[in-house]
Amino acid sequence: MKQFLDLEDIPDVQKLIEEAISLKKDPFEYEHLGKHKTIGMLFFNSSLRTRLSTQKAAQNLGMKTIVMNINSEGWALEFEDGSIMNTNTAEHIKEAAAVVSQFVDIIAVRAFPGLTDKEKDGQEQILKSFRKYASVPVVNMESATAHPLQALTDAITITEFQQKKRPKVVLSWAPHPKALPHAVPNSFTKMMQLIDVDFVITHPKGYELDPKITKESKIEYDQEEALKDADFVYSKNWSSYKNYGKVENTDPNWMMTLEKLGEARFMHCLPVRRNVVVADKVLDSEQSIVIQQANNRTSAAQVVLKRILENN
Ligand code: SN0
Repeated sequence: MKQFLDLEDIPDVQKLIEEAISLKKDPFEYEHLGKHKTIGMLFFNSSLRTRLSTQKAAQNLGMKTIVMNINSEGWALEFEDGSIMNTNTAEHIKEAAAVVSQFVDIIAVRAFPGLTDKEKDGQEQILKSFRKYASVPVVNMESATAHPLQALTDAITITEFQQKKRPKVVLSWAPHPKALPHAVPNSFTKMMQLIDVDFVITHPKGYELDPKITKESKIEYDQEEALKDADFVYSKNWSSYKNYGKVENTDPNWMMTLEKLGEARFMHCLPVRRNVVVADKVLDSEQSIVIQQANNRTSAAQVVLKRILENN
């Protein structure tokens, strides 16, 4: 892989999942690959799992890591071409990306959407500007519309826990007090279209994701119907895509409970709001695999960084 901006950069998803799982047996097998190489991780937004697991993955591969909260600690960056920079922004991405590229061998970026302008968020300006002006490979650590490392993690987790050849997987919208991005459900949906699962999305009317993402995936508005015989239930909130970035529904009846979960395993990308998105009883039960899922963030990041190191 030359870069990892989205799932399309993976040439062989099934092989990558298997490779990630096999890396767990001996995480230091490829320690030589990253010798004298550095990853620069730039965060425009908060992070716990992504920040720690990507550092751990890089270190397992023998890399050094540089981490920066670029929004709060760096110069305010300008992304518009030709802009007259006489207001707030101090440094243009053209210089910033070119300079950072001289210090590191891979640049990883986290940049959430503004959730006010659908078209602007869809353009992925921050991620794409780094790709354009950096001279080293770029990795997406959650952008405005995609979180491919999370989706790869989720596929690894389902593969490890699945009891049947073609498990039923349900992505179930959940209430939340804040407007959240579409990146996680977008990438999860795309990944479920790539692996052999019976996939259903359930959400209230008006919460349809981008139809260019959901394509032929089944949407069932009746949550109870959607959850029937599920093997994996992935709860996640997202704000409305149609009425872009708006919280239109906070109906607590959409929260995941043990009764609704049935026999299924429970998944969530974390962080999760207890007793809003999902009941304590679910998270505290044996059916919840969110901690094992989070552990797979290292495996996903490691297999991606390994492939990039091998190909650059
Ligand atoms: C992010 C999201 O995309 O939904 C990151 C998930 C990996 N989640 C949040 O921003 C949750 C914030 C909150 O206040 O609960």
